[in-house]
Amino acid sequence: MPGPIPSHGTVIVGVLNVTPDSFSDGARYLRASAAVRHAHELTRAGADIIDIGGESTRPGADPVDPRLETARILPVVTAVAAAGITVSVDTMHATTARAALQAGARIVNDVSGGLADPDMHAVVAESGAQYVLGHLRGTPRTMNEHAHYDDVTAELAAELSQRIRAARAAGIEANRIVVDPGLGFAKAAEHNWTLLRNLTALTALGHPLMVGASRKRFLSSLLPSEASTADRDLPTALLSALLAERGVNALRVHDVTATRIALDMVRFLLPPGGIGLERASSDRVESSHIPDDAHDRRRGEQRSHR
Ligand code: PMM
Repeated sequence: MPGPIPSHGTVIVGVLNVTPDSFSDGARYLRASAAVRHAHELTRAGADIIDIGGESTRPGADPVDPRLETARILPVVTAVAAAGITVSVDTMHATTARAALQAGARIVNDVSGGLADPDMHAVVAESGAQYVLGHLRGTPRTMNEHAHYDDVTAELAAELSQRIRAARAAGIEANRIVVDPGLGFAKAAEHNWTLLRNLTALTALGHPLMVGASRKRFLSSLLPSEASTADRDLPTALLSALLAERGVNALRVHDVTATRIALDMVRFLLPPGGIGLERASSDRVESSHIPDDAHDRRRGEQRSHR
């Protein structure tokens, strides 16, 4: 697998939204200095990759001009990549992706799977970067109107297959593609839960899997009605453990510390060659745990903090 997201094991992708209006951390990291500081905090907490975005994709959000989006994230991408941290750029815009890749990003995370911008696949193809291809219907502004499915798992697998074919036709090699069900993107709570129950239908597509459940509204059904968005970090971490055990390869989370603990727990409990999701091809998961080098690195850091 050429790229930071592996096809075996699970990495942590820390969320860094450089936006005024993201639903859980909007406006906190709008200043580049605050954003770069947070990227370092997330890395010390155990993030393997920092996912930097400059456009909110919450339901109903208005689109952001790619020039404004680029201006928000570019100083942050540049500084974080220059510090040796692996950067993913969270964007639906080809021009933003290109600028971030030139500034050192190694992954393009496109929640629209190329639907939002017809130039996206070509930009990724020429770059050699890894491509997270997410499932979306409509746009963030309209997606809730499209959350209607007869069989969400089958329809999602078919629609993702179609986007994968488009990406491949544009020249993105199969081994650079990572798929993401896009929890909350044109999906109601019951659709998210159904997809999480049926992840093998998505791994059958033959690509590594990324999941972004962190702090999303569907988790609130597990919590008291007065719970805050940050209270969703506990169910997020519990889900991280379960998803790592099932072989999900990248977990996109806000509270990296909690998910690192969850993944360490999985690693301690799973025997070598433990259970993972069945893969469609010879790409069968032998064991599902944090890559050893990442784990050892974190242990060393923890010791030095005590
Ligand atoms: N969710 C959000 C943004 N980017 N990227 C991927 N690959 N998967 C996701 O589920 C995803 C994403 C929205 O969450 P945020 O507003 O907390 O960033």
